[in-house]
Amino acid sequence: MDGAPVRDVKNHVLFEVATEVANRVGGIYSVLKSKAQVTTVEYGPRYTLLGPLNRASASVEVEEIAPKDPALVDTIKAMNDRGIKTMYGRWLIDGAPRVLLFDTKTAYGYLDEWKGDLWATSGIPSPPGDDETNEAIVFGYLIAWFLGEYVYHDKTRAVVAQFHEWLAGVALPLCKKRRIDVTTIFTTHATLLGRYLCAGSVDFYNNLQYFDVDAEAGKRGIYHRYCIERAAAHSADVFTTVSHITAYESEHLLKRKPDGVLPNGLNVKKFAATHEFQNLHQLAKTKILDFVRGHFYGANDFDPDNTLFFFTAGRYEYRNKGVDMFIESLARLNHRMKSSGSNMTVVAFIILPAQTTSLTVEALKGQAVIKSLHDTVSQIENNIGKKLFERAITWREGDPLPEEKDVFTAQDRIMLRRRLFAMKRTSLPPIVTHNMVDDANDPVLNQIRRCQLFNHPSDRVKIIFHPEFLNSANPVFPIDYDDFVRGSHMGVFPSYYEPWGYTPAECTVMGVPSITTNLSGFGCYMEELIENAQDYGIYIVDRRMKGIDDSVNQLAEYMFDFTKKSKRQRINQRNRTERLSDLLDWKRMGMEYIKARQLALRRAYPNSFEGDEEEPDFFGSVDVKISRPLSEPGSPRERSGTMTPGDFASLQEIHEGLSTEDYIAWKLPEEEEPEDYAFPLTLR
Ligand code: G6P
Ligand code: 1S3
Repeated sequence: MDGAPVRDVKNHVLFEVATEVANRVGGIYSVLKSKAQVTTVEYGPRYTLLGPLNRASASVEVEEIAPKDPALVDTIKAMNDRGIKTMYGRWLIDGAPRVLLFDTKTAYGYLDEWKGDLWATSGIPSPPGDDETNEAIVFGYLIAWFLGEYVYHDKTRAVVAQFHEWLAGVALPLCKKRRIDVTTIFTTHATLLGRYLCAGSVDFYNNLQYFDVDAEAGKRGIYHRYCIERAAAHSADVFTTVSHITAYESEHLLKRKPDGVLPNGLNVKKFAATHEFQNLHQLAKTKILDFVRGHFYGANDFDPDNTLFFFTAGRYEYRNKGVDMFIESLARLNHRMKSSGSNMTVVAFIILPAQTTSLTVEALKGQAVIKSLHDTVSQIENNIGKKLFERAITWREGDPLPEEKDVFTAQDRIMLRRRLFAMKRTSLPPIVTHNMVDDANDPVLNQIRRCQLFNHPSDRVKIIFHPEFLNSANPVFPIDYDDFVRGSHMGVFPSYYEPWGYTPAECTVMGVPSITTNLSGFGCYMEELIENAQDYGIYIVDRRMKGIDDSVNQLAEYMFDFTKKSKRQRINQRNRTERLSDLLDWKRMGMEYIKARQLALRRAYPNSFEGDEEEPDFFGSVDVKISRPLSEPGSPRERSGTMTPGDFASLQEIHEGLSTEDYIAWKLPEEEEPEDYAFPLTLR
């Protein structure tokens, strides 16, 4: 800032601000949690995450400690003295970063004053009755207060504040208006309008340039939220998104061209030997099989050795996450498998949290009857063992060998028969494991009904809809999500709106093949980076150039081809998939965050960078390389060295920002008429 003392940019302090700090809601929690390790290695105690306090989750995830940084101590004290309660501690995750959580409830006394101020200073309206926006306003004002106070107490070090998503964005226009001496980055993980428009029946990607954004936001009752998001994007020193496709969308919907792309990474933990993750697959698969046997009790007419587990999972955004396309493709897959006489069975899981009242009696019964069967068989096994041993020990030469009737008694038979009768069922195995609040109008169930995927014995594709996140404490399906992914054969995520897409990335690092689309950030990224992606278990459905029917067929074809693979081919493919992990590791992806912070510092403190033609090499001697697979076929494209996703075009040319040609993995066909590739409103 003009006239202000020069702050130390090299030893700058970093605050990362989000509503999902130590509080799992969605994807941003995954970003912050998985990135924590590389950021703490880089910053140590100079890194603090700021978020709203959610006592229930903080009590499990955060260990309270006393702050040491004198400026932080003074700042917290100043806020506490004025009635704001805070919690400072370590987030109990890899890297154990420091977090400061603000109890927003203790600031609601200021809400009306702050709403008035937001309107007066930034022209952002905040109509009554929107609790989420009220929360964003209170949180934003607390953050601006905190930052203003902090730079007052620490006048020596530069401060970088990075904000994630509009919910954490209110502080950005405030920092700018109040000329708080910090440099800011706003990272959007989706746009409000994008999410809303795609969830409707709009041909989103072909009309991006033409939307009347204010009117569209107004029609959906989110104008005030949109204003916050747009103000955040425009007030930040550096504006970024998570993929090129979302950069393109942000440019048109938020009217600021992002300065760069900060894709999401994962905290990749490699096993010493590759067979370890294969063994884990087998173990986890057995857990899934146990559940499946219970679910299909009385109708276990498929061979476990010839059964494949496919799944989709995520936020319940039926159209955005491509669940509509998944179900339609499963119906076509079922048809193809039946007509080709396939001896395989696909059990397709849909894991989407919806409103439910309880587990169904059928789901509970299924697990109970299988457990009783298991117990009875074990008991009979024991009895047989004992009797056989007793007979054997008294055996004399010339005695006959024990016969079946001597060891497997009538009593055992009755016990077993009882269990078998308990497994009789008159109805088809159910689709859903829970009682839904709105069964009749649930889009997933209705689509399954339309496609008649009813788990009939003749169906080669069976469906299980689990409308709750997985959890090892669940009485029906006791498994954690990670284990479930490991035990599955394929993740299917045919999203229509997916700024990045953690689900397929998680599959990849666990060595599980996945299907995505070229409308997802992850899909575009992998497509750009790997030439023969399918060999690596990365299947990308074209939802951009193809008509919807062709895309559905392509997805069905990918799944059908997969069912034709032999066990050995699946094992080999998993090995190749797992080798891609390094591409998604934060050690590599995190470089874009470093570049963004560097750019923010340059913009706020240009004098400190005088004479620096080149950007300093913040990674020093760290040599990040794309791993090359050792086996045929195929290898990722020759992009070795320190290439990162942003290098495709973003913060390299930081002074100019992205140009439209830079959205390289994302281009619309210019010559076609929109009608030729527009999506119909529904799939059928
Ligand atoms: C892993 C295990 C093998 C097992 C295989 C099953 O590779 O190490 O022991 O046979 O998984 O693969 P599948 O694709 O049939 O689940
Ligand atoms: C968003 O969460 P979502 O599932 O609503 O942010 C995630 C993290 O950046 C991203 O992976 C995802 O595509 C977005 O959609």
